[in-house]
Amino acid sequence: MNLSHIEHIGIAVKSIDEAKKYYEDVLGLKCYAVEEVKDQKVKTAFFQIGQTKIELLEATSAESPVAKFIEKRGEGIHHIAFATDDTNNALAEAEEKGIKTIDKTSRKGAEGLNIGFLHPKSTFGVLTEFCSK
Ligand code: CMX
Repeated sequence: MNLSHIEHIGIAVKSIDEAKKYYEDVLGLKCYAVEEVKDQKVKTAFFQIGQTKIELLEATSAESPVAKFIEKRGEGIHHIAFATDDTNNALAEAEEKGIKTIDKTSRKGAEGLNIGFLHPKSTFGVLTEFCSK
């Protein structure tokens, strides 16, 4: 799969405006981008730390996976995203090895990356994302 690093950690929040204050005023990180990903029904806010980003996720609709997550489990870590050189290959390899995939092929995510998810029921409870440029 050629995973190189943790590209980002997704954190589900009720309000980016509220949560942003913690990351900026307490942790001293800088929000460098806010972007809506219509396909995923989320608004995202990004903070860089080393090679990794923190991605805050706010639902833009009641049907958003993030809205459902917060309703069931409350705010908190929502997914871990690994950087790969080819999301489609990584998804195919995981599937070959018996992992349940949410996406068969990649779709466009925030920052124009090609993204795809593995089902948390197959990955010891962690929603897992692959992303590639
Ligand atoms: N992490 C761990 N477990 C999760 C989870 C998450 N993020 N989201 C849901 N689950 C668990 C639920 O708790 C539930 O477990 P139980 O059956 O034990 O109660 C189970 O998965 C099914 O959850 P559900 O609420 O019934 O929701 P769905 O089956 O409709 O959807 C999932 C779950 C993971 C398939 C869906 O949320 C999904 O497709 N996620 C991928 C897309 C996504 O999250 N996009 C937002 C991020 C966008 C971005 O980064 O750009």
